[in-house]
Amino acid sequence: MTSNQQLQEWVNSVASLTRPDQVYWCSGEQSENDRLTAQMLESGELIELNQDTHPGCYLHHSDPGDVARVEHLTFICTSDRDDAGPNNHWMDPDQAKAKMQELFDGCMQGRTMYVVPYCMGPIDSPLSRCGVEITDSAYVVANMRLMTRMGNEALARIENDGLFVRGLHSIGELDPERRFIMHFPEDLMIQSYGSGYGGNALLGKKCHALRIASYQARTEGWLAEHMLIVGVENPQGEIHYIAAAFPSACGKTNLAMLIPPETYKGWKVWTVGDDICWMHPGEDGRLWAINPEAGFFGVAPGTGSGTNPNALAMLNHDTIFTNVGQTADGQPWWEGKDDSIPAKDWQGRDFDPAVSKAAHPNSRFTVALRQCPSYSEQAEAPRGVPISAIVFGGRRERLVPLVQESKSWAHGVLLGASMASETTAAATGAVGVVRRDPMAMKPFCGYNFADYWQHWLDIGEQISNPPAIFHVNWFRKDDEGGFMWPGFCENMRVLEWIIKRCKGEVDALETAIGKLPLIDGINLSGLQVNADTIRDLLHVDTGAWSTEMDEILTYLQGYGDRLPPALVSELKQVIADLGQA
Ligand code: GTP
Ligand code: SPV
Ligand code: MN
Repeated sequence: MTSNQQLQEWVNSVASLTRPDQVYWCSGEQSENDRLTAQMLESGELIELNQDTHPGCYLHHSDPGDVARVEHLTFICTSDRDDAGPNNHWMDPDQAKAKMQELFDGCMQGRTMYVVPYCMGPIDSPLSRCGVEITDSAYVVANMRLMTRMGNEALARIENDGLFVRGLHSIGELDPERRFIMHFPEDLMIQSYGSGYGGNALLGKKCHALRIASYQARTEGWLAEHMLIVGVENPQGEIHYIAAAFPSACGKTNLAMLIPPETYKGWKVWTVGDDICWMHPGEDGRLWAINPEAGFFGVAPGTGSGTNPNALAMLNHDTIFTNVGQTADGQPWWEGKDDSIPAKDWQGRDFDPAVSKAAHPNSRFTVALRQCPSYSEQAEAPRGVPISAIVFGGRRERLVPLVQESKSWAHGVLLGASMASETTAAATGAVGVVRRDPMAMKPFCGYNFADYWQHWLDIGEQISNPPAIFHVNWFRKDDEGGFMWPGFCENMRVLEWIIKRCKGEVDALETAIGKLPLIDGINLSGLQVNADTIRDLLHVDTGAWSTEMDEILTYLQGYGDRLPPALVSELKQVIADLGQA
């Protein structure tokens, strides 16, 4: 029940369409969560993990055919097809609504319909936005409670300012043939049917905080981005905040909670967010960022004491695991965790390495942000944190250097628009194929990329003190297929260079593709990497880059008339400079 009449009427109309046994308004209270957990343990939706080693931790097996985002079933339904752009699948809004109406008709019979009010961002921040997700999945409710500010306080905010995004979700029959993730940005509405997994079902995350929010951000003059937010504190106690966009499963969570290497005495890294960043121009001409989320939905495989000890430390209590394996004594297990031995795989079968990995490659943990040892108190700051640098990056085996800085804001927008990365298990489909993924937003931009790049250019014009823009690549490989850069905590060395560049404390080499570290520019003390490797990591292969730039030009031209001319001239300048190099 609510005093907001529009919300009440919408809930009533959804209930009469979906015909649940009961309608339940979520309060977000601990007692409610305890009740839902008990019910899910009873129904088998959750499995209790070892409560001595992992108090409050549970495991969920999703349907084996429902383990990742489904980009081919995700649609942006704008009245004009060109507003969705070549970067999105489009469906006519009326047609999409009719299709979804049919699917939702009676789909909650025998089920409870949960009404989940949530706030994306600190509850008292003017930059935050609210939504309501209606769902028939208790697992979704439990996840939304960790991932957002969910329940009474969010409802109070909605009743106060009257604004909310409407998200309707049903797991349906979990039939991939009857699965759609529909977005109606013009109506601030999301409809998702047939999946119970991650970004398909937790509608506050990718659907609201990226696809709908990016659309809103364009009309309102801000940016909604697939970025982590991290504070880097130097020994003098100064903190610089960095926002970084890497595609799914390309290292955001890891960078967001990095522990500096031994030799970095006095340096600290503070985590504000690991996946989504909303940035607003501030009165001081800087960009100010909030993390709209309250939790992590992070990739489990590869999370170990050598790679991400902060993550490991927060996962031993009050965590929901999805599609990981288990040890014989009921502890969660995944590839790369530690030297314990899995007994069961991610489908609950006896583990047999000949049959499957123990954990699904896209298995995940859901945990509150506050549990992170490097949690930043600024994560609750209503005005957000000021951003000193924006970093783009992808998984590139070849060509792309360890780090480069843009020559200007517009060139930085080109660096973002030119991003490409090898695909990962975060979405269904082939893994390891290089694809263009501008700003790591290919699956998440709620409108035409050409308009989005223009919006980025406009924001740059509007702010007097813009962050510097960089591009990084932790994933270069040698001829034997090994990673050339140690990555993980050693990425701190690149963050240091970035901050020094922002402060004007270190010189850079100007090249056709951007500004690179001088050969001794990156602090390598205490690191076992040979000089040739570093030279390779910072080498600009002019011929190969000319080919890459031609490909980028062809890609960008696919956006036709709406492509910002300023972006094309930036690119043509790089091509000309490469020709002279
Ligand atoms: P999403 O949650 O899907 O958006 O992913 P993410 O960008 O947060 O990626 P995450 O940090 O979870 O890392 C994904 C995978 O990349 C994990 O298996 C990591 O171990 C691996 N990874 C992260 N950082 C590095 C790095 O610096 N070097 C190497 N080689 N691998 C890394
Ligand atoms: C991603 O794929 O980028 C994720 C996981 O962060 S999901 O929430 O499933 O989108
Ligand atoms: Mn993500």
